[in-house]
Amino acid sequence: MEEPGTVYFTGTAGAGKSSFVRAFAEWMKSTGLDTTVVNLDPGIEGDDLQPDIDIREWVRLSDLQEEYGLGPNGAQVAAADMIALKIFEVRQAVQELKSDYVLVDTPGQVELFAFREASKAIVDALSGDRSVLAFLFDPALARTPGGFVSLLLLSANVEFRFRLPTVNVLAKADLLSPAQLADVIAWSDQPDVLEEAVGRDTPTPDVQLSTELLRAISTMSPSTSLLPTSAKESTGMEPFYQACQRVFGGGDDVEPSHAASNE
Ligand SMILES: Nc1nc2c(ncn2[C@@H]2O[C@H](COP(=O)(O)OP(=O)(O)OP(=O)(O)O)[C@@H](O)[C@H]2O)c(=O)[nH]1
Ligand SMILES: [Mg+2]
Repeated sequence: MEEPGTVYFTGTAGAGKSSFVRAFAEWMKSTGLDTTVVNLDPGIEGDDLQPDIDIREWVRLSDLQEEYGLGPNGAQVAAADMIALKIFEVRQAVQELKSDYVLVDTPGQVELFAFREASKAIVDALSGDRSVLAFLFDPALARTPGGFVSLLLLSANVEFRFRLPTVNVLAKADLLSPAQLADVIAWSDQPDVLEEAVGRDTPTPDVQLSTELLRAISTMSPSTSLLPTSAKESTGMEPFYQACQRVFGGGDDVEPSHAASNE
């Protein structure tokens, strides 16, 4: 059997990762696509995500804090390394479900996922080459040119760490006005429009820095096009699916309805 296609959802704290995973999983299921949801965040409270496989079965942030007298950040760091020790058990649970797609929600703070060595081992063990990173842009930051560039840099940074194909997603697009949304999409599609917006927005000494940074980003990842989505309104799900599918399928689009009729 072919390995499932695995999508790791990452982004700044509160960007909307868990909500998006849940909405996308529901969309996939309603389309007849077979999906497993994995929660790798040991710190979530509550059950909004409703994962099929939950790291909290093995590693729980509150237990670590109590047992070792750690603060929330210390416990997160300890947890990140403990998750790596349990990852083969998680992998076995994923394999038993035999889904075509695996959606992985990652810890709230992006650096816990992106900047710990353990995370690379986790991704290697869970999915190897059939992996995509979805980097979620929070509209609270993405709506200003400076915030947008910061998120592009962060996304490029995460991509550089994992060396995996990355799809940039605008989360919570329903929170932006049509004009704001049009701006953000234009910045993502047309580097010169972004460069101009940054120039208008920042004092002179910063322009050179921004310009150089923007050039570096566009050299690194030629396609920075952002996909607008909303978990609240369940929009943008199919384009996101198609973007992942292009990575997994090496370029071919697969219509979800077609995939469903092959069940
Ligand atoms: N309007 C709107 N709000 C959203 C949407 N998605 C998430 N939110 C809200 O944004 C906040 C954060 O959402 P989460 O899904 O918990 O974000 P997260 O990235 O998983 O957060 P952490 O894991 O805590 O870092 C919550 O208050 C959600 O209700 C959306 O599509 N539209
Ligand atoms: Mg979350």
